[in-house]
Amino acid sequence: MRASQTMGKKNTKCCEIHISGAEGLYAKSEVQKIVSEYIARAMTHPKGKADHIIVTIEELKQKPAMIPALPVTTVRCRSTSGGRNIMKKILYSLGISNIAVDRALALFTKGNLRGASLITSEKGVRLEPDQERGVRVSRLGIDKKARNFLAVRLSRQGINTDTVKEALVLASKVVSAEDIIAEVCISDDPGYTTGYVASGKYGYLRIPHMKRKGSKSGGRAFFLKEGTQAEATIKYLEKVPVIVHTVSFCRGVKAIDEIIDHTYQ
Ligand code: WAQ
Ligand code: MG
Repeated sequence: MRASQTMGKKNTKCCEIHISGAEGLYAKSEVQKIVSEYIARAMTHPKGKADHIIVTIEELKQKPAMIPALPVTTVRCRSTSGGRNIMKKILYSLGISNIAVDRALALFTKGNLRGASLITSEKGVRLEPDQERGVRVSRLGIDKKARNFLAVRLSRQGINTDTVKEALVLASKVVSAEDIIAEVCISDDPGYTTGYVASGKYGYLRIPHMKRKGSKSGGRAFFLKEGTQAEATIKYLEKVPVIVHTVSFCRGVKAIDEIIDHTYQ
């Protein structure tokens, strides 16, 4: 599903603002229910009123690949400047350069990408072919058993929400791409200030206070190994069906120095 809002006066050149998007893999019997949930989401979104909603439903022709969910940890953090610092430290400790990190943050400030930016981890070069749109991760889901397990584990931490579950499934697919080192995400919802950094090394690290409340800026960036071609990665993210079928542990809240190498603290 994708929902947008047209800006500008009638009969003038106007632009579209991305309001909301959602995607998933579901059993045929669940499709109607999910579609009405997606439409409700589009029509009541905190980012604004959608005046154009598109829903696409496709039958899978390919058997999905099975992947595990990343382990979930929340990093202890009390302020917006603290949140930004923690995010940077984690990314630096994964070998992402400050040029690459700054490129991602500048895009987040601008906002309005419907998808994610693909950025090389050293030189900070953007690789997505359509830079207005970004790359939209699709064909991803979680099977019923894993969904139930995850609900129990997240409930223990008080974070069993659709937002967290959907972000975790997405990040698990993203990080399972061979050439992606890490993902950073800040929601574009003005009321949602927790973001995350996901990586094979540290799992899914939730970071509270990544932005100030009320800010509509946000986005996603995937950091690729320097020197790799993006085509195969983009094809994997957009087209290859992937299902999360096992759930890893949820570690609760940890201080940053319990997570990353000493050098970067
Ligand atoms: N593929 C690529 N990029 C996407 C996708 C997708 N399927 N969905 C969203 N984005 C990009 C797009 O640029 C959005 O503007 C941006 O990410 C933020 O999307 O554990 O809600 O849906 O508590 O606002 C993080 C949860 C929630 C943290 C993230 O993102 C936690 C969230 P949103
Ligand atoms: Mg959003």
